[in-house]
Amino acid sequence: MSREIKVGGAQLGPIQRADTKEATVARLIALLDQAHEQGCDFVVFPELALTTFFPRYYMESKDEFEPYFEREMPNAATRPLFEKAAEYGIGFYLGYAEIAQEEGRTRYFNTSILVDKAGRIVGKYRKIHLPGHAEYDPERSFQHLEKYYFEPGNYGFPVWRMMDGIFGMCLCNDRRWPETYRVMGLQGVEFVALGYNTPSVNSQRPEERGEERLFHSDLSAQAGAYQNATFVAAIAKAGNEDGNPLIGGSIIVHPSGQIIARAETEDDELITAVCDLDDTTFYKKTIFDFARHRRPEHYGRIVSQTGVELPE
Ligand code: ING
Repeated sequence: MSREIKVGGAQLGPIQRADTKEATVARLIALLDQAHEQGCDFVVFPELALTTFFPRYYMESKDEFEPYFEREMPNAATRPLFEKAAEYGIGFYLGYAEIAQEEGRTRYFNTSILVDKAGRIVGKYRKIHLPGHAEYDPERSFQHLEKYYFEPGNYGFPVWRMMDGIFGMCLCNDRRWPETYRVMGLQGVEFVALGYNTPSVNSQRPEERGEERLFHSDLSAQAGAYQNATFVAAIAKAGNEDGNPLIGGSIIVHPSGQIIARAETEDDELITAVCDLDDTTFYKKTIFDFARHRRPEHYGRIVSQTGVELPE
């Protein structure tokens, strides 16, 4: 018996600050059209897939930065995407900036959603590992103000049953933290969808180039997949946004840790792979049979400590 799903990774090229959401949604739909032609069941779009990576800019006024956020989903700009996906019977993952009115206040999150083949939102995730800094930093060659614009996510790392499998989500910097995948792995996750916007250069270490960033992006997704016996699709928004380069390198990773699809460009590009979710079973029942092999009595520091506590 197999549980094959054909997965499309819909890498986006750059979104310029002047681009409208409507124009960007049209690009997402064009990638969905390709996915439909290629028989895909599920498509993964990038993080912040509706706008340029605006955390690179310091904006004090809400009037200036709130237009980058969505107050409801779907909405007028994104409804055509939901409708087209439902017409094709394709589920999808989409990253966007979310404004929520919760607990009597306005809250801002870096968010992703999981949408089923009927166009229904099955699940929502809010980015937990926010990189960068919370204040304008004149020392940096460009800003990375995710800690300024967003709150850490408050949903944890849930998983959802969908398409006869167990799906999870995360966002960008989350992929660098093993806890992200392990919490989902402890819930039996079989497919982790994640989008990313990763600057090609390090604003604090100019000599770090794109090749090292691509290596770290692959390493993080491959390790997460292998160590938790799950597929991982890591899909970029790439290319040069108003003079700011982002890496491409979108990949789909098998639970063996092997990369089974990779983007070749830094533009809008659909990569595809047939993912048999039953391929996760061997690893979950042998080398990563958590019930048989894990020793949580020795893992206390992982949840009791935030930072390092050095020996005397
Ligand atoms: N971007 C980057 C990422 O984690 C980053 C930030 C780049 C952190 C390189 C560390 C090293 O891919 C987002 N949006 O998280």
